[in-house]
Amino acid sequence: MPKNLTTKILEAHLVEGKLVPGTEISIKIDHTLLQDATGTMAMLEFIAMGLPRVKVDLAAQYIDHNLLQTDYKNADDHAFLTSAAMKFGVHLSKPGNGVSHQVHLERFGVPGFTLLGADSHSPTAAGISVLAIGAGGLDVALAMAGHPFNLPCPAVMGVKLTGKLLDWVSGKDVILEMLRRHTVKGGVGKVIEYYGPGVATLSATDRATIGNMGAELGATSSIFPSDDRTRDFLVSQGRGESWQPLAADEGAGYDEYDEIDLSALEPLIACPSSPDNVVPVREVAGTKVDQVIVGSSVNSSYRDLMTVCRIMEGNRVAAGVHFHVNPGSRQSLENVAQDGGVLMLLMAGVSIHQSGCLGCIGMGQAPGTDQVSLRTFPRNFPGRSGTKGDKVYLCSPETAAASGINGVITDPRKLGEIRSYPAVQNPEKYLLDDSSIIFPLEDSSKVEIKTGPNIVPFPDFDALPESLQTTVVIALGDNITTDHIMPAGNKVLPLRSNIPAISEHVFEQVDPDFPARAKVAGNGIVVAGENYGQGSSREHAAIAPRFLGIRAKIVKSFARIHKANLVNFGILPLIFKNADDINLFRQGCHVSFQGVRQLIESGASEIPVSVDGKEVITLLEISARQRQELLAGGTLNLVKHQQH
Ligand code: MIC
Repeated sequence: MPKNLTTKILEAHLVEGKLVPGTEISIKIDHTLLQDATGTMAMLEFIAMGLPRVKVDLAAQYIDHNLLQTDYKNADDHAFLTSAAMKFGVHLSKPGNGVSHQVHLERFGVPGFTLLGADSHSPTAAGISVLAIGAGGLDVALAMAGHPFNLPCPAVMGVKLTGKLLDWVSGKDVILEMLRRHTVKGGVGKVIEYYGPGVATLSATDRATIGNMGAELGATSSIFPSDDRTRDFLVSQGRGESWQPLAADEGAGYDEYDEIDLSALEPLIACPSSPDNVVPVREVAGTKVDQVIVGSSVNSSYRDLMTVCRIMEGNRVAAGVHFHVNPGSRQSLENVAQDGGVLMLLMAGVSIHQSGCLGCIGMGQAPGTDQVSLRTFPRNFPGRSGTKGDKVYLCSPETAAASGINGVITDPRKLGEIRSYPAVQNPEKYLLDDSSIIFPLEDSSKVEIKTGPNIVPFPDFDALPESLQTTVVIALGDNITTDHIMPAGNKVLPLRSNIPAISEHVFEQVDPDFPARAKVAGNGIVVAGENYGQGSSREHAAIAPRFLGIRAKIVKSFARIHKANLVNFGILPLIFKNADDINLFRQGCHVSFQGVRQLIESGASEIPVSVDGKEVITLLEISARQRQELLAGGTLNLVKHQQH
């Protein structure tokens, strides 16, 4: 039977299970990726496993998120990660070398390989046909230790691409169109596989943009065939030997279908404050803009940056607009510099920053009160920029540049009335520079791991009690993001290796009294609507609430990574059997789960809950392995227990 590409890659990596959507499978992981914001915790978890060296073909640690050094904390964490990477045979990409996704695409990704990354945007590697999946730090630490990765087998949505993008329209508009059609939960439980004649018209970096923001659809991953464009990109990176052709078999089927005629797309924009709030740029054209930022996690490749350089050449940034460029990698910036792009930006009045995530994770670049910020980033969840009530729009580099020149949101095709489209291609041969990567040492016996005062030991979590008597600590609506649960930003991110301290910031923007109430409740519960925990892979959105005593979350539906993180840290991920029952749960209600431990042990999938004396049924849809983890109070407890 003809197979789609996702099935072929999953089959080649299958360790356990059957490829039946929704059932648990285990797959072999070829590459792992950590960044510094999730990496400190993941590295501590790896160290707790007691191995002398990683047991994966290639492990990489990037320092790209916590780049502001306002005190010792981030610097301490970077020293810890550098020494640990050197000790355990991990490639270390130094601060300023670039964003994990862009650097991994350029220097390490291999078509047909699996990549597990402690960052939800890891599927950027889809640009060169890597099946890349975002996961919590603990899952990545386990993969570094050579364990297979467990996940619900995804369904595959085949998206046929036909036609060719018109001038002034690029990869960002393709993924914004997907978000317009399918929303932030349309990809949950699915891999999005692109195929068809339109694929060959997209460069590896345009494909990477589409893969990156597949995370915004909630997708498990995205994938493109590996073709001549993939080979060209790998050859241009001096890695032609890594290429192999990969595609779905002729006549292969998919669980779901969609089709996009690339020639019919126009410039699109996601309005505040969700990546699926998408409209054509022309509908919001004329809106005054205060800030424009190109780059960071997505749209930070050579093609994207050089397109902006060419558009800005001979133009000026409008008065009243601050235009920033955050290159995705040192390599992109060096190549842009070699081709004269840096001067084009500087003379236009653009500020060029170091390569890294920066404002994309709220590490600086917060907009002012009531200001409009136009960004090529992947996310615009409320307050993520660092400013409460922010007005962040997401768009292509073309739209960003045109708007930066005019000072108002501008359909870039307007520029086409006065000049030709730059149609920038990626270089045939990149200027290569790996000087900021520390490669694994053969003998690391003399390396000492440096732990500064910011690295606080992981808290002990108790096993699940027989029954739970508690209260609802907070009741929320749909689409709650991990940014709501565990905010990022330059004040909170440096606490990622200090669970007691970071816990004080849980739900900070939603309800600042949450931590105090949760501590009083003891074993408290959180109630919410659809797609709870969408967004980032940060496991801190599970660990910190658990530290405050949260023991169960009852929602209408979960985002994949967050659900796995909850189990990893011993929080029951429960779903309302009858969605309307949510109305019975209000903050402060008394809740009890009688005999919950025994029910979980016996494999029950229905868990009754009494709320103010009324019984409601919730569903526990997890694997037998995950039941053991919940009973133990979390995966680490179970692993420790199994070791003794
Ligand atoms: C994000 O976009 O939120 C990040 C930065 O990529 C996060 C990482 C984090 O929270 O550390 C992610 O998606 O995993």
